[in-house]
Amino acid sequence: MFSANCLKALSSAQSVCVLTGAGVSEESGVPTFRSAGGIWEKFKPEDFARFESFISNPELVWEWYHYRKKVIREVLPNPGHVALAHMQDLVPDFTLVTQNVDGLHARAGSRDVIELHGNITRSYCVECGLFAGEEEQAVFEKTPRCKECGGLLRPDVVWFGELLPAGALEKAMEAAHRCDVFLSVGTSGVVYPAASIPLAARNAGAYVVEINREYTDLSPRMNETIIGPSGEILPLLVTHLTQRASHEPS
Ligand code: BJW
Ligand code: ZN
Repeated sequence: MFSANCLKALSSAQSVCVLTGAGVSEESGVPTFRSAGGIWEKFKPEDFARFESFISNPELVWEWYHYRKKVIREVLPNPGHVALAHMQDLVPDFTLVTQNVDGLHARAGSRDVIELHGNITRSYCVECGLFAGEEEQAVFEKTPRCKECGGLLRPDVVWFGELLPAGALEKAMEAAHRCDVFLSVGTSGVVYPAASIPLAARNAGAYVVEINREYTDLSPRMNETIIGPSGEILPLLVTHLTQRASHEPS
């Protein structure tokens, strides 16, 4: 399954950076966006993932987010998330960057996750910028409002045409530039600037491995693509890293 080059690169890697996408949460039961049966088959991105769409129909957009928040609350991290949480303790310099807004990496135990597209569990006021507290969010009004100024609350996620959270892309790019091995896991690689991160790693000399159920737009530019579910492949990579750790002089 893993090429000799991949195992060799992993065996000596001092720095590993991982970018995840919706595919890593698929085995938890969170629908992806663009795969068969994905979110965008039923909903047009431009109707939901844009600020203009939200302002013109906040009730509809909130209905969609309430539904997704419920799905995410009811699922659990899968072996892929758990493997990545273990990986951070096996490599001296490890960075996890995600496009996912579901918080499942943190729930699996990953620390300092760089969330490029925000987090669906948080909301803030479009008028005064105040973040809503846990209690307000626990009350699932159809269209929640700010308790300070009455303005509309919006999910703390990044929609098309919006900037990524301050510093997130910069930190991810720094990790991509310094890593020896880069893993691009469960992402179609069509949304930028996230999709430029594995390409930056490759240009900087990292060994770049894609893990996906199918080939993507990024595949021709990777060192190798491993086809299969991340919930099965990532634990195998961790087993390899664990063996490496047990052979290192103490
Ligand atoms: C498995 C699996 C298993 C399944 N195991 N694998 C033209 C060219 C280039 C860029 C642009 C352009 N026109 C516009 C842009 C910019 C735009 C963009 O990239 N658009 C493209 C779509 C064309 N980008 C932006 O607007 C970004 N901001 C920006 O650029 O700011 C600068 C700027 C601002 C103003 C003016 C000008 C510039 C922001 C992007 C925000 C993306 N937001 C979303 C929604 C988040 C909120 C929410 O969730 O509600 O983020 S869209 C959606 O796509 C979500 C995801 O994070 C993102 C990426 O999707 P991902 O994760 O790759 O999922 P899928 O479904 O696409 O793929 C899943 C993969 O998993 C598949 O390949 C499966 O095969 C695989 N898989 N099961 C392994 N078990
Ligand atoms: Zn407010």
